Amino acid sequence: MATVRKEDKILCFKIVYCGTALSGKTTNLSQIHSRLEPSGRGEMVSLSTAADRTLFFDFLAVEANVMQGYRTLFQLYTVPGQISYNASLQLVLKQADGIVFVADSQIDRQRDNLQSFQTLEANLRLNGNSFDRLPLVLQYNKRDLPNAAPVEYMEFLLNNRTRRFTSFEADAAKGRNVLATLNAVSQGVLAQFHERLVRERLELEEEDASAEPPEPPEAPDLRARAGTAPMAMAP
Ligand SMILES: Nc1nc2c(ncn2[C@@H]2O[C@H](COP(=O)(O)OP(=O)(O)OP(=O)(O)O)[C@@H](O)[C@H]2O)c(=O)[nH]1
Ligand SMILES: [Mg+2]
Repeated sequence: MATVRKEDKILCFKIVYCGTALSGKTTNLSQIHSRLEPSGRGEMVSLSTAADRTLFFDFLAVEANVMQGYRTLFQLYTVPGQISYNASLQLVLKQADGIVFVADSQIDRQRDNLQSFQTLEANLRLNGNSFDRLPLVLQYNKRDLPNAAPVEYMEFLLNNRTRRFTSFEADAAKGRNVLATLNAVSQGVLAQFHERLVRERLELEEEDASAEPPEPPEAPDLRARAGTAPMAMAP
């Protein structure tokens, strides 16, 4: 759940990158780290094995100016895709405000994608959360590989609910659509936060009829180095 620190005017959101083993979650964070101005992001922390497999999580904080008077931090986490690390997944998922599900496009990884998606759903339920309530963006990664499954097939497999998720085709290793994915999930998270503010304000209004409705936050604009990202310092 979003943290609002009124004393030092900081808003903090947690976004978790999930997906099957080796689908490219850590690569997403590395690309975000290398594409954003250093002034708009912190250093990336990776807890991985010698073979670069994520052991517990990766962490990267990015900042965007989306709400007047508040520093807005998006704390990005990855979780290990290997099933043996399910305890890490559960722990990192706690208090998540948004999810990016990174699916591996290779045809022989579709069963693993589905299993990972179902494990994610089960773990969210354990935390009292669900796909219906949490902003989620799907990323079909490794589109550059010759054995990539058709996107329609991946949509059929992972995006077949009444509520359709936003989805992107990506080559995370080259950075294609990595920032677009992050922007989309950030927008979903901010929209949900705004709904919460309005709801809380409505409750307050019942006590104070003069209260004004809050301004909606602007969509974040997390652009690459060459752009003019409205970023400031991240801790
Ligand atoms: N061809 C191709 N390879 C990619 C792409 N994205 C990531 N990879 C490669 O896939 C491998 C696994 O990437 P990681 O980012 O470590 O995967 P992960 O999801 O963090 O893996 P775990 O933490 O073990 O679950 C690495 O060798 C990456 O270079 C892509 O878009 N195309
Ligand atoms: Mg990893």
